[in-house]
Amino acid sequence: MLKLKKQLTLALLKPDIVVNPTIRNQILHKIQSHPHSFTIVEQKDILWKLAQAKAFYKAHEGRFFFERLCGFMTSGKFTALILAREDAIHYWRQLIGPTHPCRARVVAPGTLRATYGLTDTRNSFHGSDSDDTAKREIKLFFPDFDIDEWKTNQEIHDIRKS
Ligand code: IDP
Repeated sequence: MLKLKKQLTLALLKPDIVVNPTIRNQILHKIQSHPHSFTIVEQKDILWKLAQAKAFYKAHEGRFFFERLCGFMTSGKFTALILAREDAIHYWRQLIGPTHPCRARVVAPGTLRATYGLTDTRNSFHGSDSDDTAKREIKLFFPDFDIDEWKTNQEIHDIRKS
């Protein structure tokens, strides 16, 4: 039987989600349940200082929404998650949908941003966009998490199962 390797990605539930514990728990349940079936490998609530938000979103410095985005991301706690499943980066971004919730409601109804997103800035979720980004972002939010060790343990687990 062909076994697909699990991949890790870094997800954020932004402050507009975390401010509402019922919605946050609904989302945590949904992402672990069929058909999405992500495993939550690590989970942490974080409150950023402005400098941390500005460093994370440095690529957007100078854009019209940069100050608003950093203000929003420091307005309250957010939840950082390491998620695992086959092709996790692709499937998490597919589940959250396009960046702008209004557009998501048209082109990807049913996605998390289409359902929960409030505005272009307060769009509820983040997901790493590549393997390299995922590694960098996992290291940033979970400095003690050892990706190589997780992969090795995963492989041992798979061998035991088969
Ligand atoms: P992504 O989060 O879908 O990968 P990026 O282009 O990396 O999208 O943008 C980072 C974040 O900046 C978005 O999630 C959103 O919060 C904010 N943002 C992006 N584009 C806009 C915009 O046009 N107006 C307001 N905020 C934006």
